[in-house]
Amino acid sequence: MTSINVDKYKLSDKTARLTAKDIIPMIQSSDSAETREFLQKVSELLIDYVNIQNDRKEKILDFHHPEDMKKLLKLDVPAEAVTLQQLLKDCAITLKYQVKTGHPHFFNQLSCGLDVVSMAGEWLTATANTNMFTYEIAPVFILMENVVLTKMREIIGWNGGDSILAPGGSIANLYAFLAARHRMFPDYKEHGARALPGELVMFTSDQSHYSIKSCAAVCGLGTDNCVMVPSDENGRMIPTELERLILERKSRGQIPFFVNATAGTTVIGAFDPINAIADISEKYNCWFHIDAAWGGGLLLSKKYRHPRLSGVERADSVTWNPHKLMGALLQCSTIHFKQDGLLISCNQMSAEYLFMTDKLYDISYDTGDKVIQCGRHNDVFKLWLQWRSKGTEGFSKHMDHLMELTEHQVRRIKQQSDKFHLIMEPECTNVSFWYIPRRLRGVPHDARKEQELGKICPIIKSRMMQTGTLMVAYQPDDRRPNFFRSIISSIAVTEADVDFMLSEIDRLGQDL
Ligand code: ABU
Repeated sequence: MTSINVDKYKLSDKTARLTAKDIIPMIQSSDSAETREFLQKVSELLIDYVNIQNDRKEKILDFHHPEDMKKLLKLDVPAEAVTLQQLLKDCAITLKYQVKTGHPHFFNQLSCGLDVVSMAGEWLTATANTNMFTYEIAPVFILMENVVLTKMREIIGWNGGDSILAPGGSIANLYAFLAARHRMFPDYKEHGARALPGELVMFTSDQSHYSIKSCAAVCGLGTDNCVMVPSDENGRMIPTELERLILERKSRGQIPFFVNATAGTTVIGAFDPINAIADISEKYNCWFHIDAAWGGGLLLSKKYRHPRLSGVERADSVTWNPHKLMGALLQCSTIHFKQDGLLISCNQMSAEYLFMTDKLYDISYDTGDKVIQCGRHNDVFKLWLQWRSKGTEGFSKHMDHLMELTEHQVRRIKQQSDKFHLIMEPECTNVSFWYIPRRLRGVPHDARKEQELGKICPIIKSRMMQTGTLMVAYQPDDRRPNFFRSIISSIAVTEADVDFMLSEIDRLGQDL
């Protein structure tokens, strides 16, 4: 298999000259040979792209700087319609220069990989092209949403409750915040800040996702009132610090109301101690949210769920993104509530043009009135189909496999301790490490050496992108300069791919 050949996808002479006005739905036909030919060529291109992504000899990307990339693409939106042949070429060029996030050597983001069944689900979703606000226009998908979300709540450990799919983990966390404030101060919905008896304060660890702090900015607390609780050397929130900070804020007359624990931090993959945080949240009457956007997939694993997620059922709300560890296609984010009825009571606006109360069916299935958005993308079908393709048992094994590959990576890093420095034992599939170039091997590990190792990360990353062979993220954190963070969330990855990651970093970085 060779890379996408933009000239491969040729329509017949007759169809090539046509434009969108000559195919369905512009022509009144229920079967048009030209429409079928066009769509078959598009499908052929998409299938070629899937195959190419899984060819380990293929590059992950063909990098160009933005100004050069602009010259390679036809980005203008023209005054006149272009031909179907040109549209096909546009599609091919787009995929030619797209980063192949499903390539087994793409270890760069929390969401890596391309699950073909989930992708087929997304194709169907695009074809059905419906909005998820009412049962009226999405009956099958609404019922699927109900089944999948109920199953996820059961896996968390709840009977009943309520859930919704959200456009990303950050918005899922925002839903938790809104429900928490609504439960404590139901008049806020009508009266706004006048309904509050004082300043609300929320707590999260200094390793948590920035969306938690964003809730404080967006919802009127101000980021000063999102208290960052210190974490330990493994990136886990320190419960005694949480309690100390709650008491400190109470002594200032503020109102602690929301505590977030993270199950799988973005960079390190740390799991906060859920039970200890739940005890403190209960003691101070705070809503207890768990941001398990990343680590939530391990709820499915019998082997790795405990102790990481022990006590998860004590939370009031849980964010869990199947598009991360579970490999559902982007995007697929869920938020779950232990208490039923809060979502609708908090967010319902009863728009009369959508949510009429005199419809012919049970209007509790009109889930659109539970959310702050109006339109909602169908993110459930791809997950439902994927889940059926594996079964819950299969998903459990899938999670174990990702964790076992991570253990393999850690073993290989330790075996090559002259070349790699493991920063900490991972709890999730994030592996934090430095590459040690020849000149620094044998030099004692201290802060000065870390500074040198940190300078090497962006150089190796730029080489990865220019050669196109590998993608692994790097970043600094508040304790150390730049370091690599690799992620295994693609089911395509094998032990040989993990070995390749390390040997390729070594190849790219030897001379540094
Ligand atoms: N929402 C966090 C995603 C970060 C990452 O993919 O690396």
